Amino acid sequence: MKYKILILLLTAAIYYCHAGTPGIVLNQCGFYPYGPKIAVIINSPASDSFYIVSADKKDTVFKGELRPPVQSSYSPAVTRIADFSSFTQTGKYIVYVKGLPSSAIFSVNDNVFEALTAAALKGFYYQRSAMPLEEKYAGQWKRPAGHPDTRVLIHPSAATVTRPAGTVISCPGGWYDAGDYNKYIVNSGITMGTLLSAYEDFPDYFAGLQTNIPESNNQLPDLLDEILYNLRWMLTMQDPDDGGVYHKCTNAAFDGQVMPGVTKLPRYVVQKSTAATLDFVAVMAQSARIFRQFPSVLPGLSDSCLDAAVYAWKWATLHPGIAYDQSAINASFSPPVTTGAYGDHFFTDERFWAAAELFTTTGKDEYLPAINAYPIHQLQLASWSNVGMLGCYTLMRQYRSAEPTSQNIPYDLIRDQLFSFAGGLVTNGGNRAFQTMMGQSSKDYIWGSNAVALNQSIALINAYMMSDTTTYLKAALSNLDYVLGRNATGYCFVTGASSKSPLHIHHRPSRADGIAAPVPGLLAGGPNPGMQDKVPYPFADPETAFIDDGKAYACNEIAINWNAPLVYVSAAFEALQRKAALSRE
Ligand code: G3I
Ligand code: 9MR
Repeated sequence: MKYKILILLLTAAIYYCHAGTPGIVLNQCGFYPYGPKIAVIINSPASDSFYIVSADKKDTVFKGELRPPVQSSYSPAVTRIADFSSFTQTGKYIVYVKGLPSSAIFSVNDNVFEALTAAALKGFYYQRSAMPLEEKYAGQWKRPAGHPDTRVLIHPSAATVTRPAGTVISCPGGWYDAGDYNKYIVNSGITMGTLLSAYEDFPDYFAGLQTNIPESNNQLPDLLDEILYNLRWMLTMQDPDDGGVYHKCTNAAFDGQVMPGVTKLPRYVVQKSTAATLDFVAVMAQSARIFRQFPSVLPGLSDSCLDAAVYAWKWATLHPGIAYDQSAINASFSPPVTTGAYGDHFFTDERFWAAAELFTTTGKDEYLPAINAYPIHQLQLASWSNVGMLGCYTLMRQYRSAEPTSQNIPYDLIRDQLFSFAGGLVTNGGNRAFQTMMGQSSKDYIWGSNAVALNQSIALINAYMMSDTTTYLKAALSNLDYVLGRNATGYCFVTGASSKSPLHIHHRPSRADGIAAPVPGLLAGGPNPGMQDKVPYPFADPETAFIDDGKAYACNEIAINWNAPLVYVSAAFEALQRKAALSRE
């Protein structure tokens, strides 16, 4: 055993020198007083002890023993866990291990994720197209409007008798998708569904969350104001003549690395697709349900959303299998479109989600067949191309609140599948070397891997809300810890959130604005050994394939569908911490 540990430590020491990996990594925002608290010592020196020291380095407040070394499965890193969960005193601290640079400063406090939640939601404001960001809201990141989208052309792939190619339509507003300036319905789908669910799950919390946006003083929570900015754009993406929804509103090719408003290239809506249309149905049906709670503030909006959803559902029923295949489209039409594809060929998950939202909003049995047609045993983690889990969350939420329900929905089966998914994460234990649920398999480290971690957290939080079992909540927290720094790169992946957050995200405004600090509150994609951007990364293993480089769009871009689960998870902890006894009662 001793021999094995020695070998591990030797490998570790070599790796430490070669890789220059961080010594002590942890959630750099911090911890709840009565919540779990773990730091990971990567490639530690001989010392077996660790210390919690006040941030001014004057007082040592806790001493603990490191757990035995563990070889990571996803890089050469050898780690030892420092668990200081029993330390409950609020304040600002560092972790110290003899022979290593001390950790980043972190807090132990109630409401430790409040600033993070507000920043992550504010991130969406910074993504708004077609309006100037004023200094009083945007601070140093103020900027002019870009991409008004009031004269958008029907691309030949989307031509119909009533709207031939070249017809001018208006599709203003909405969020830019990511580091690029295009607007994609499929990715808006999961993003909006996640944010709308955040509101439905934690309405009281969001009623009090302020983000200093232009609408902050109206009668709606800021979260709903922000959602409305994209919702109104989505409504313009429906063809009024048949109910179908254009896949995206886009340039033909990506803009250069310039500020919004600099390029004035033509914008197009392209072919309608079944995935975009069904995602639109789900978002509109869920919005109809939420906005009908605000009839005097938003008269008629709820009805418009439901009408749009039903009309789009009809189109999707008539066109059940139209994929958006960009290469095929480019072979037949001009100009070629080379921006993000969000191509998806399987629609049972979108149909299930859409039907689940329509049923929950209307109580109508006509949506039950599509709910029951979903192969629930194949349930997978939510992603832009797989939205079945969003339908499950909604049906379970509805079941808990008991209106409206149907004898013909297999609630037990759905509940069991969610428990089995969440239970699988907990029992398999994810990445043992970092004690996170993230890292169950190397397949977790894909383009946008940080959203894999956070979507796992959402599944676990739902399992907690269905059972009151704190184990699920603690498991969910391990992945927020991961995204905030307890990972093999040592980065806290949210811009502006800590002293080791990315500075050079692939985000056109952040690259072009001449301001050193990137736009804050944005989540970088995270480790991705696919390295499709061809940038030379310093490490290529699944959990270390990351570089803070503006050209590295495969690991260091930001995207709305990654920020949305950050908002959800961070808000969930702020909303649930007292109930779950992570904080002082
Ligand atoms: O589905 C396969 C899976 O079977 C396989 O195991 C895995 C191995 O890498 O690949 C999976 O496909 C990946 C797919 O995403 C689904 O996750 C592709 O390799 C990967 O290239 C693809 O990446 C997408 C990327 O666009 C390129 O199309 C990302 O998910 C998606 O988030 C990203 O989105 C872009 C938009 O196109 C444009 N705007 C920016 C945005 C964020 O980067
Ligand atoms: O900036 C684009 C980013 O938003 C996309 O996610 C990425 C993949 O589609 O593509 C980026 O654009 C690059 C293009 O694909 C190739 N030439 C360089 C562009 C970025 O500088």
